[in-house]
Amino acid sequence: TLTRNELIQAVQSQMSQKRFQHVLGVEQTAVELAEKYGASNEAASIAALTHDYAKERSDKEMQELIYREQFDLELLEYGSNIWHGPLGAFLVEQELGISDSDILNAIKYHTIGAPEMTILEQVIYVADYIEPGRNFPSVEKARKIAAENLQAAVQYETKQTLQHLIEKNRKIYPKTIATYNKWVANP
Ligand code: DGI
Ligand code: FE
Ligand code: FE
Ligand code: FE
Repeated sequence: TLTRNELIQAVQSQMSQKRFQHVLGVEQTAVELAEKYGASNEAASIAALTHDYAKERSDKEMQELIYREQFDLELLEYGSNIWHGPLGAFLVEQELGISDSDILNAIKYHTIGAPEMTILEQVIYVADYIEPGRNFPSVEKARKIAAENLQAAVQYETKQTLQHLIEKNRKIYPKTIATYNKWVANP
């Protein structure tokens, strides 16, 4: 297994300085949320550091991976924004040797969420949205909610994200709707 420094080196080598700063912000926030809501601090740190590991891989490499590893071919209708969660979890396991399924699922679901999420999965999903480097209109409210109630923060983020995507006429990945239906429409 990698030490924290080795993990940081491996992650940093995969991304721009700007994205790496985001990753460190997610780690800080995730550890705070883990402390508050009862997930493992170490798991939160590792999942946060690796959550965007695959975000800057080329489309070609990601498309080939979808075919080669028999991911759902529906993914091909989307792009890196959707791919880097599930494919990232695969690559983190393969290339970094991380095998904890809670950590891998936290990476897998960090963008689109899931109808059922463990505390660690919720922590990464929310930390990605509210880390200190984020600044968009709903982030202040999201931070306030996250300081009170983790599930309410998941609910708020899920609704805001879907609203934003619709506002921008973006294609909605069906699992994003499944997350919305469970967390927002039928809480
Ligand atoms: O990787 P990050 O930028 O830190 O954040 P993220 O992984 O949570 O989200 C990446 C992007 O994916 C973000 O701009 C929102 C977008 N996204 C989330 N759900 C969907 C989506 N994009 C499309 N087209 N469809 C979705 O269902
Ligand atoms: Fe991401
Ligand atoms: Fe996110
Ligand atoms: Fe992120």
